[in-house]
Amino acid sequence: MKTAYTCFSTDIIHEGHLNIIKEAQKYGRVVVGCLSDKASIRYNRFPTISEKARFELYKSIEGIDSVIMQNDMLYDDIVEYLHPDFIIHGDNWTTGTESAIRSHVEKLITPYGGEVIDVKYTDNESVRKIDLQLKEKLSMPEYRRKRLRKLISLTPIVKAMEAHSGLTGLIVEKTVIEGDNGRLDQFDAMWISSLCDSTAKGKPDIELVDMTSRYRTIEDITEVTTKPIIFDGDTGGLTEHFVYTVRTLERLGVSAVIIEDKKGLKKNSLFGTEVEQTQATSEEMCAKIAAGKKAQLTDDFMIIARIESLILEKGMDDALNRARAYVKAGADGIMIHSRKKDPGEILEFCDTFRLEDKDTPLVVVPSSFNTITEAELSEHGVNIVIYANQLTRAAFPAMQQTAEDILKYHRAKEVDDRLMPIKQIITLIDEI
Ligand code: SPV
Ligand code: MG
Repeated sequence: MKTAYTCFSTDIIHEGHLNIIKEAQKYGRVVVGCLSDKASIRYNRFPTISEKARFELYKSIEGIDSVIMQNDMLYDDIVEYLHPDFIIHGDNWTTGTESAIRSHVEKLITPYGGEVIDVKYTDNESVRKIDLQLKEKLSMPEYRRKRLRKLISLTPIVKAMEAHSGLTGLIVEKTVIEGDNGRLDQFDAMWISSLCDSTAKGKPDIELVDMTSRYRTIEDITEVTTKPIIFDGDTGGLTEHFVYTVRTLERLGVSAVIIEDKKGLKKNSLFGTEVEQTQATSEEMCAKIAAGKKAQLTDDFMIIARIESLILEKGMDDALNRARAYVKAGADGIMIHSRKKDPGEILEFCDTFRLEDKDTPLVVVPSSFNTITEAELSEHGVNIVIYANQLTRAAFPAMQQTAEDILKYHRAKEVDDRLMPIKQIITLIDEI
C-alpha cells in the first residue's frame, strides 16, 4: 500500500485539515507529521499547546493511520525516514514564501517517483475565523511573554529587530525571506529601543520620553503583532519606580526588560566617553535587579542586566566582575555592550564568561561591530542578537531625500518610482 504524508503544525483542527485527510485517504495509508516546536518557532508558527498535546490531538483524528514527529520544516528528515509516495498539502503553498518549501520537497521526492499533491485550500469564513483566533491567542500577554524563554532554549541564536511603532512592528512580524540554504528566515523578536522610540518622537535618548508614552508604543506594537518583545528599560529609573515598571511590562506581555548600569542623566551608549555618563556601582545595580526580581509575578518574565564597563572604558575585569555579581543578584541574562568597530572585546568577554557560566543568556547589540555574523556570535555563546536601530536609520534618509526632492522639483512625480505604491500600502494593514 502507498503512503500519503501530510504535515500539521496547527493547535486546532478545522474543516480544512479534515479535507486534507479525506484527500490523502484516496492515495493510500495516511501518515500525519506533527511539526516539532523547534521546527515551528523559527517560522512564527508558535504553538499554543505542547508538542505532545498536538501529537495526541492528531492521533485522535479519524482516518489517520499513524502520526510521527517532523523535526525539519523542509521535510528532509521525513523523506529520508518514510520515503512517502505522496506528500499532500493545501495549495496555499504554491505561492508566497512557502513555495520555497514546496519546491524543495518536490526536488526531494521526484527522484524516487514520489509526488506532491496540492489540495485546494479551504478558504471559508469559519476557517478564516479559526486562523484569526489562533493568531489572536498568540498576541495575548500570557502566550507572548513566555515565547522568548522558549526561543532561547530551542534556537542557536534569537534574532531581535527594533520596532518603535505599529508599522515597524508589522515589518518585524511579517518579513520572511528564503535564506541561502532554501530555508525560510525571519526575525524572532522585537526590540523596543529607547533610542528609536525617542527619535520617532523627535526627542533625545535621555530618558525624556516618559514610561506612559513608552507603554503606549508597546501597545501600538502588541495590537498588530505576535512576536515576543524585549524592552529597552534604560537605567530602569529609581528602584522604587522600577518595581512598578516590571509589573506593568509583565501585564503588557513583554518578555524581557534590559536595564543598564548607569545613573543620573543617561545618554546613549554610542557616545561612549565623549559625553559625561556615570556608571552605577555594582551594589546599586544589584539592588535594583534584586528588587525587580522580587516584584516580578510571572515565571516567564526576564530582567536582563546590561553592562556599560566597556563603553565607559572601565576594563574587562570590571565588566566580568559585574556580570558575576548581577547574575548572583538574580539577573536572567547579561547584555554586554561595546562601541568598538572590532568585536574583539565583546568576544573576549563572552568567551571568558562562558568558561564559568554555561547557562545565563548573553545578549549583544552589534551596531558598531557589525561585521560579525550571527553564527560567529552563537559560537561564542551569545543567545540573543539585537539589531537595535537599523529600521529607523533606513527610513530617515529615505524620507529626508524624498522631502528634499519634492521641494526641488515642485511636484511629486520625480520621487514616485522609489515609493511604495498606494495600493500596496493600503493592503499592508490587515482589516478585521
Ligand atoms: C537602544 O537601541 O536604545 C540601545 C542600544 O540602548 S544603543 O543605542 O546601542 O545603546
Ligand atoms: Mg537605549
